[in-house]
Amino acid sequence: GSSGPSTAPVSFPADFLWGTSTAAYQIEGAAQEDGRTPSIWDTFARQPGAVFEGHNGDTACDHYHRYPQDVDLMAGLGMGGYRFSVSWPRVQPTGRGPAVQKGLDFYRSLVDELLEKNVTPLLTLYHWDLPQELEDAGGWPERDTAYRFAEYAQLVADALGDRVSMWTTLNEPWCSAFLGYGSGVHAPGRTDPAAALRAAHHLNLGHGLATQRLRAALPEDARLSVSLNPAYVLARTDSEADRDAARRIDALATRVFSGPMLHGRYDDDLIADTRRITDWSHVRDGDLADIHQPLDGLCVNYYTPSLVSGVTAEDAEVERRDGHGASAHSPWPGADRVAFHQSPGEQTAMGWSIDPTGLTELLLRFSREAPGVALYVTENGAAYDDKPDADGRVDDPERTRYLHQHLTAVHEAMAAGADVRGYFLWSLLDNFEWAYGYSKRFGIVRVDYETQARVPKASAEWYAELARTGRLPEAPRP
Ligand code: GBH
Repeated sequence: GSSGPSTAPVSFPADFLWGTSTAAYQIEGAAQEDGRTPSIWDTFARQPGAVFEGHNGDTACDHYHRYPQDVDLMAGLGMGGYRFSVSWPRVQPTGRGPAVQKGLDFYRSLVDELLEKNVTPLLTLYHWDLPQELEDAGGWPERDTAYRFAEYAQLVADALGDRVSMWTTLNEPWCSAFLGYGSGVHAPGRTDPAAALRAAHHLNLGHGLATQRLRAALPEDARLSVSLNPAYVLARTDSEADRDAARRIDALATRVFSGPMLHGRYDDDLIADTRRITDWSHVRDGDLADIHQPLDGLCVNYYTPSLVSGVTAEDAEVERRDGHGASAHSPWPGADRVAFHQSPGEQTAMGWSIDPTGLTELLLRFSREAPGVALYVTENGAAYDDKPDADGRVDDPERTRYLHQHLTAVHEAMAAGADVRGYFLWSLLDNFEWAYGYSKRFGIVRVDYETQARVPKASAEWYAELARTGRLPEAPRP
C-alpha cells in the first residue's frame, strides 16, 4: 500500500562513500602525551566560563588509546570511509620546525588500521586546534600563520602521503575566523572584528599555500579538498531590507571563503560592507592567485538554516531600550543591522531548527559554482538527549528521522545533477562539543564518559543498513 508520498526506494550509486566524521580535539584525549603541547582549545577550555561546566578535551573519548576498537566499530557498521583530523600540536608542537615522530606514528597506525578494514581515510589537516605558540605569536590574524600551516601540511603529506589519498585542508574556516576572533565563543576567544576578517584571509591563504604544497608532495591521484560550512540563508520577508540582510550574511558566511578559493576574488559587496572595519590592506598582490587553486573535491557541512531580517532604525531603538543585542559580540563583522530568527518547525537539542532543503540547495549551488568538482557532505547530523534504557540500548528515533530527511535531500540534489560522491555523518561518537563540552551528544555511538564504553545507538544500525544496501531504509514514525 502507498500511504506515504512516495514508495519508490531512494537508492544511491554503488560506489557512494558512506562514512562518519570526527575531529582530533573532540575525541582523542591524551592531551599531554608523546610530546603534544597545548592547542588554543586546551588553553581556552581552561578559561572560566568558556566551556560548559569547565569541560575540556584532556581525556575526551580516549580515542588516542582506543583507536583500534573504534576502527573495529566502524568496520562492524560497514562504513566505507572515515573523516578524521590531525592534531597540529601533536605532530608539530610549536607550530614550527621538525615533526614529532610519535605524533605521526599515531596517525600512521590509525590509517593502517583503517586501510586493513577497507575504510577509506579522509584526512583533515586543521579542525581548529592551532598550536598555542602560534596564537601567542598572533594566531590567524597574523599572515605568518598561513605560511606555518603550509609547512605543517608538507610534514603531514611527507609522512602519510603514501597511504592517504583524500585530503582536506581546513574544516569550517568560518568558525575559526568569526567564532574564534569575532564572537569569541570558540578558541582563542578574541572579540575583534578586524582581526576576524584578517583571520579569514589568512585561513584562505593558508588553504591555498597548503594546497600547492600537497599537490607537489602527493602522488598524482591524491584528491584535495576543503570543508566549508556555507550558510543556507533565508530572508524573513521579500522586503528590500530583509533581502539585503540575507545578501550580507551570504557574503560573510560563505562567499568570503568560496570567492577566493573557487573564483580567485573577494566580492565587491563584501569589501564594501566591511570597509568601516578594515581597509583590506592585508590582502597582498598575488594572494588571490595563491588561494585560487584547482580542487578535486568540495566538502559541505550542513546542519541548520539561517533566517534573517534587516533591522530597521525603529527595531534598533526598541533593542537599545530593552537592552537586547547591545552587549554580545557578533560573529558577523559589518552586519550589525541584521537580526537572526528561530526558523519554524522542529529543533534538535542544540536549538537548531531542521530544514533539509538547505542541504539540497547548497549542494546545487556548489555544483553550479564549481563544475567538475566532486561534492562531499562531510558533516551532517543532530544532537539529541538520548539515554540508555534498562537494557542499555539507546533508542534515538529523532536522529534517524533527521538523517533520513537530510539523505533524502542529498538524493534530491543528485537527481537534479549534483555530483555528490559521499556522506560523512557527524558523528561516529558522542564527543567534546566545543563550548558545550560533553553536554551535547551527536554520536550514532554512545560514549559512557565514566567507563569509555561504546554502545551503537539505533541510528547506527539504521545507518549501517543504508551503507550495506545503498538504499534509504524507512525511518521510525514520530
Ligand atoms: C561543526 O560546526 C563542527 O565542524 C564540528 O566540530 C561540530 O562538533 C559540529 O559542527 C556540531 O556542532 O549561531 O551564529 O554560530 C558547526 C558549527 C553551528 C556554526 C551552527 C554555525 C550557526 C550560526 N556551526 N552555527 S551561529
